[in-house]
Amino acid sequence: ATLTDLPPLGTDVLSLVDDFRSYYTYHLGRDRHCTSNHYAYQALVLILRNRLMERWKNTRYAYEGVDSRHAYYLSLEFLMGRALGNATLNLGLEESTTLALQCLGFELEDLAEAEQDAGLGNGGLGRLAACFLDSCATLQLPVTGYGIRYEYGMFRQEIVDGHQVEEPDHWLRAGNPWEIERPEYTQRIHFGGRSEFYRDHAGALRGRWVGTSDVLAVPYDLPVPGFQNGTVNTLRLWKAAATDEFDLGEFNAGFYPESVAAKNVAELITLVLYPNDSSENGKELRLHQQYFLASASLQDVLARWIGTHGRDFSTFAEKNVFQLNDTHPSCCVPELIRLLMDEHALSWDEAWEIVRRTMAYTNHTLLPEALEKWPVRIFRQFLPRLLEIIYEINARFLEEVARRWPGDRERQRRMSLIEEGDEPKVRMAYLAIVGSFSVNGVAALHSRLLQEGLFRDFFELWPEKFNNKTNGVTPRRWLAWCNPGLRGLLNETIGEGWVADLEELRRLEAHAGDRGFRERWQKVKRVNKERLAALVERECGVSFDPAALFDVQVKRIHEYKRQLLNILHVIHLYDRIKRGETAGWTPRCVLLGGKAAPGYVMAKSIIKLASNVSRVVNAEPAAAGLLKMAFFPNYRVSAMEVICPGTDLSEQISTAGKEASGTGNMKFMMNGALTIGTLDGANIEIREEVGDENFFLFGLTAEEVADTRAHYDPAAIIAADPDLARVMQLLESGHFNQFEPGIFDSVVRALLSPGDPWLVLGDFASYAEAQRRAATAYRDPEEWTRMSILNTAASGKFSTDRTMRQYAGEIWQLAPVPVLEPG
Ligand code: DL6
Repeated sequence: ATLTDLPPLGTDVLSLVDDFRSYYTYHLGRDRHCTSNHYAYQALVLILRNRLMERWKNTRYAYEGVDSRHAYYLSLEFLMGRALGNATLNLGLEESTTLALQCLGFELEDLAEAEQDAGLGNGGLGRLAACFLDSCATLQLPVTGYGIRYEYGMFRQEIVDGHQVEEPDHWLRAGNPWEIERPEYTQRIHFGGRSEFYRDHAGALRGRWVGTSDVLAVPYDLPVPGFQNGTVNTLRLWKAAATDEFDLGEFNAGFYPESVAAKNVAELITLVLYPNDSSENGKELRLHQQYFLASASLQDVLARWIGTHGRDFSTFAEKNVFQLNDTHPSCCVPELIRLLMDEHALSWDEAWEIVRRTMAYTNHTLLPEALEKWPVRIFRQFLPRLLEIIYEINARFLEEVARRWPGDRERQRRMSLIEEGDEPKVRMAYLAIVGSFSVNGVAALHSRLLQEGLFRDFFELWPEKFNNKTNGVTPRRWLAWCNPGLRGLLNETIGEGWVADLEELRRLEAHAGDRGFRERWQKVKRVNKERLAALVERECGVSFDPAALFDVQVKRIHEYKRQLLNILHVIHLYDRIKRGETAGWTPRCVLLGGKAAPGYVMAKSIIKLASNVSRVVNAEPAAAGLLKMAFFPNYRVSAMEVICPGTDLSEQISTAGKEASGTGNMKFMMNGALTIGTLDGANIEIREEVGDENFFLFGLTAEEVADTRAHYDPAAIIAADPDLARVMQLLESGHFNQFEPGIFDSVVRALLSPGDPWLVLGDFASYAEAQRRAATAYRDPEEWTRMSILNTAASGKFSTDRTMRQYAGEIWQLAPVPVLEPG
């Protein structure tokens, strides 16, 4: 008998029941006195994990068997959410699991609710990484994710008296049954010390990093199953641990606790996720996290390479490619050089050639405040050898710039990897561009603006590097799993092929004119709205009438996303109600949700304003049955799984040119919501796909935004618009903060400032007009439903299956590797 080749595990109801009982009773040691769903959830995870495990092993063997080229997705964030529903769906075990659980007196949904969200990300960027992994596994692409196993994920948001309060998210407290610790693949990471030169055996001058303080990186693997195809890829998350070396000096001197204290310092590195999504974090610990991820992951890949190919790196670049999710992992560029030169004795030219051919970089933002720049001082202190390598890259790069534009000193200064000044800084985006063969944005407009603006010099130098990869979302989680009612209707109408080929949804267009089909569509929507209303009632204490228009904006709170514009519109509706202007009214329930970065004062004021306006509106007797508003606390992946199927109108209202892509916009569209939006990010492509007549467009274009800046005059805009004037009057008079004087002064000042970069008031009239069109359209349920169907039908482009096919074909040069199902 062999140790690891076992017969396939049964997937029928009886096998699942038997297995479940065995885990519940023996492994977890529970009996009939156990009343919590927690252990039932754990038992279920373990039996599913076993079934994933056999596919995981097969996948690894399949990749090894063909010595496939492999891509690595490096990201400081993977916002995975819950895994249970996705695993049952992708294993094709939903029906048998549901039945097995019912035999034992449980419901699958209840156990799914027992799972903590894995909130290892801030928002779009981290959730995108999670969707990418799902699609890569579904396309059978050899792709491994590398990230950090934060002990504390994204903070839990509580709303206390309308204010955001952050509570730590200790998501691992009850353990994580999905993960497998792999101590045998632990890596050692250096910090501090100094760099020195020496002569090697052949007399060549070489650099090395000495006198370092080391930390261990211990990997924990999570399975990433493809959709019913036998493939299970890996997400490898690193946890920091102290080395075993005690400080003997301190130990012998009798300072035992001090000698063990290093453990805490080391483990601090992966303790907590930084909760800023759109501003630089700038903390030393954050750079430690970035380097820790880069070094551990690269060492892991090199160790595997050496295990199979020995120390011959001549074909390494043909077999490996690293995708950098934003600049956060861009220490990979100098670190790969360091590892190849200092540890594996390659020359600079050999190492640089490998870096240049294996690194690819994705940019996710145009906001200058989010662009990372690390003080040279911090690099020198903690990563001295890396800094030396960065200087060398820069020197060689600036020579190339000088050859291309002789004498253009200004351009050299602009393009240098080092920003000069009182505090010189390393420009991480430039480091990533120089070290990569591909640079992409995440929607067509964003990629164009990168080329024309932020990275213009680099685009002129290397136009061939630049490309666009419009984002997507995985249709497994964001349609099949989260919207079972719609899944059933789609399956009956166009078959089941759409789950793995979302363009199939186009076939729905033929049914949009069918009254009977529309009725079924409405029924599904109604059930989803009831589910959302129940959630809002539970979480916000506000009752939403499912017959009303559900108007939703959920995303991180940021001025550029313009939640303020939405709130101003609610105030406008409230004002109309108070003035009795309600003829032909469309009842509306407005839901806002999202987290503010803890240090972002204005974003926190926006949350407080939303809460206060909600309180006033909901208490207004005249608004009963016409208008409701709620702020949804602790917005997260699992909440969105209920929110997006129940939404009618999706708010995508950022200042044009500021939202790189957006992905919430795609989830809503897929679930049949109509969009009210600006020409920003992927909204543009959504509108192109669905047609202008099925999209509520408003606002200035990116070019108009740029042109308006110089002569922007909020006072004149208010003077010309009586509706807006009344809204501002209500806000300024303290109507929404009667016992909290002055708390919204800064919000009002920002809105009235001619320097308001987000031009909130500039788009108000156009927004209110688009909202009127939406309200009118909603009063014709047949027409609205037709548009809703057409939105879902046109959402095929926004599957990450399409996005990943493009990454694989156009950047990674990666081919699928078939994996056989067990048995
Ligand atoms: O690409 C994913 C996502 C985009 O959809 C959003 O438009 C963009 O704001 C977001 N960026 C970030 C912050 N970026 N940084 N650094 O999350 O990326």
